[in-house]
Amino acid sequence: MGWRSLLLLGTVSLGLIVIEPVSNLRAQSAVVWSTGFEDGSEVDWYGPDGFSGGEFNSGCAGASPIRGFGRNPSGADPYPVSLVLTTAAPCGALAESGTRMFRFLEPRLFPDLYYMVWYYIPQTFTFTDPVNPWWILMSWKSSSTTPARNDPFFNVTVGNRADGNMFISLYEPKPYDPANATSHAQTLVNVPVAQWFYIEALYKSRGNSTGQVTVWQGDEASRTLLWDIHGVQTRYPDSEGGGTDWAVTSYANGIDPVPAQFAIDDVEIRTP
Ligand SMILES: [Ca+2]
Repeated sequence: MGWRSLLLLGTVSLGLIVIEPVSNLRAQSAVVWSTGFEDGSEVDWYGPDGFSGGEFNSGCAGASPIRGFGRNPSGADPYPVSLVLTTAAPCGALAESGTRMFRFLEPRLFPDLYYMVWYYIPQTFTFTDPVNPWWILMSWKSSSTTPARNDPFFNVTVGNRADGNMFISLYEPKPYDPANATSHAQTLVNVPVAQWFYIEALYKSRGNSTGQVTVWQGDEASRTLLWDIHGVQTRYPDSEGGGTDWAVTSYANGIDPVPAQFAIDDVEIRTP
C-alpha cells in the first residue's frame, strides 16, 4: 500500500479518535512521557490536564494520526499507528508554514531531559528559499514573563548537501545575543530516506551559560553522536521567568515537493 493510500486511511481514522485523559507521568530516572499513537489520536500530547502540550499550526500545515503505518518495532501489532506531519511552504502569500507538536509540562518539571523521536521521511526534499532555506524537525523554545518573550533557543534543522542528500544541523539563534547566532553542521551522517531513524538529545535547561545540548542520530543498527555542546544558555533566566518548551515540528520557509509529509512514532521524554 502506497504512502498516499496510507495517508487517506489515516484521515478516515480521525473519526475513531477517543478523547480521554491519559497520564504518562512516571517516576524519575525513567520515561516521564511517551506516545506511540496506538490509540489513534494525539491525546497523549495534551495530557494529563489537556493543556500540557498539543498541536499548533501556522500557514498550510497540520498533523494527523495514520493507521496502518507505524514503526511497529515488535511486529506484534498488525495495525500500528504513527503521526503524519504535513507542510506546504510557501503558502499563498506566506513564505513559511509549520506544524508543531509541543510538550510544555516535562521541560518545566525537569531541567535535564532526554528527548527522542523516530522519523520516517519518505523522499528527499529540497529547500527552496534562495536566501535562507530552512526546515525544522525539532525545537526547544523559551518563554519569559518579564519581559514577555517566546523564542527558539535550539533547532534541529535539515539542509541539502551538494549532492542533494539531506542532513541535519543544529541551529542556535541566541535570541539573547542574535548577533552571535550559530549553526552547527556535521558531515558524519545523512538523513535516511524511506527508513525509520531517530533523533535523540540530552537538553539541560539553564538560564545562564551552564546548559548542555547533546544530539545523536541513529536507527536500529547504528548511533552517531553529532554534537556535544556544553557551557551554553538554553533558556531565558529564572530572574525573567524563563522556562523551556519542546516541540517536534515540520516548519519550513520553502520546501519541495509539497505537501511535504513525513511520519513520527515512539516519541519519548525521559530523565537522565
Ligand atoms: Ca506507533
